[in-house]
Amino acid sequence: MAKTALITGITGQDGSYLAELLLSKGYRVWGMIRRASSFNTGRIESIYQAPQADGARLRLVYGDLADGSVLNRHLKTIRPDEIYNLGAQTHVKVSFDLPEYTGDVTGLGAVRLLEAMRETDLDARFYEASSSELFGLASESPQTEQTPFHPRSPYACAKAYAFYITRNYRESYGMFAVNGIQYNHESPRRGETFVTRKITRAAAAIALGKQERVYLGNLNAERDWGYAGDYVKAMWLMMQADRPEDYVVATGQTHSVRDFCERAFYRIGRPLTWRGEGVEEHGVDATGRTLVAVDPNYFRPVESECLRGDATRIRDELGWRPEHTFEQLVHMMVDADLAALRPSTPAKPVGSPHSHAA
Ligand code: NDP
Ligand code: GDR
Repeated sequence: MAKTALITGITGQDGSYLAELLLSKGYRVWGMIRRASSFNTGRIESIYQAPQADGARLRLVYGDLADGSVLNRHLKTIRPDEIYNLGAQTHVKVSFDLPEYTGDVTGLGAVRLLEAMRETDLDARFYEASSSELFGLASESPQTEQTPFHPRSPYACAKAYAFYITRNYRESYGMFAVNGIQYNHESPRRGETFVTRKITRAAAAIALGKQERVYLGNLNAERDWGYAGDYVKAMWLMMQADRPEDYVVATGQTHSVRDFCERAFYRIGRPLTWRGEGVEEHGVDATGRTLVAVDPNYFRPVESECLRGDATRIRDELGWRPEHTFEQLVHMMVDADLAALRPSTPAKPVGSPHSHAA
C-alpha cells in the first residue's frame, strides 16, 4: 500500500522539493497551504494536478499552524503515515519584528500538531524541521548533536521550543518524533529575502542591466550552505530509520557572505574586489563600479556569526551525505536567476521596498 504523507509548509522551498521526492517514491501527498490574497503555490505548480484528474496523488488543504482545530480535522480525515512539519515563520531578522507571532507559529505550531496526533490516536511518524540557529553563539565548532544550544533570535527560541517538545513527546508517549537540525540550505527556489537568493537574483539583474547594485548587511557572517534537494532526502531517511533519533544535517564547510558574493559575481563575469571597511565596505568590479554595498538596516540586533555542522552521525547511521558543492550551488542559483530574469521585466530601482524586510 502506498504511504500517505502530510506536509506543512508545502508552498515553501523545502516543501516543494520534499513533495517531489515523496511523489517519486509513490507516496500520496497532502499539503497544507495558507489562504493568501494571491497565488502562493508557484513552487508546486509543476507537480500539482487538479483534484478532478485521475490518480492525482498531490492534494492541498487549507490550514494554519496557529489553528489547532483545523490540524485535528485534517489528521482525522487524512490519517497520514508521516507528517513533515516544515511550516514556520522562517526569517530570522523578521522574527525580531514579529517575536510573538513567530513563537506562536514556529514554536507552538509543533505542539499543536503533536497534540492533534494524540487526540486523533494517530500512529504516524513526525518530522520537525529544526535549525542550526539553535546553536546561535556556538560554544564549539563544528557543532554536533551534543553541542549545547544558545539561541540568538526569537526565531531560534521558537525553534528551541519545537525541538524540545518534539523530543518530549517521543520520550513521554513513545512517539516516532524526530528533529533534523538542518543547517542553511538553498536552491533556485529559495525565498528572495534570504541572503543567498538576494545575492544571486541581484547578480543576475545586474548582469542584465536591470539593477545597479545590491545592499547587504553583515558580510562577515559565515554559514554552512548546502543544497535543499539534498536536505529533503535527509528528512525522508530520518523518517524511515529503525529508531527515532535527532540528527545534524550539514555539509561541514562554511563560507562567508562575502565569499558567496565573490562566487556569484564571478559567475556573471564581474569579479569583485573589496574596498573600505565596516559599513563603508563595498565590492567593485574591474571598472570600479560598486556592485555590493553595506546597509546597516540589514544588521540584526544579535547575530549567529559562524555556524558549521558535523553530520558524521547521519552519514554513519543513515548513509546521508550532501551531493552538491558550494560552487555548484552558487552557479545553479545564479544560472536559474539569469534564466528567470531574461524575459523583459521592468527594472527594479535600487533599494526598492521589496527588499526592505531583509
Ligand atoms: P520557507 O520560508 O521557504 O517556507 C515556509 C513555509 O511555511 C511556507 O510554505 C509558508 O507558507 C509556511 N507557513 C508560514 N507560516 C505558516 C503558518 N502560520 N501556518 C502554516 N504554514 C505556514 O522555508 P523553508 O522551506 O526554507 O524551510 C522549511 C522549514 O525548515 C522551516 O520550518 C524552516 O524554519 C526550517 N529550516 C530551514 C532551513 C533552510 O536553510 N531552508 C534550515 C533550518 C531549518 P506561505 O507560502 O503561505 O508563506
Ligand atoms: P539565516 O539566513 O538567518 O541563516 O536563516 P539568511 O540568509 O537570512 O542570513 C544568513 C546570514 O547572512 C547575513 N546577511 C543577510 N541576510 C539577509 N537575509 N539579508 C541581507 O541583506 C544580509 N546581509 C547579510 C545574515 O545576517 C546572516 O548572518 C536561515 C533560514 O532559512 C532559517 O529559517 C534557518 O533556520 C537557518 O537559515 C538555518
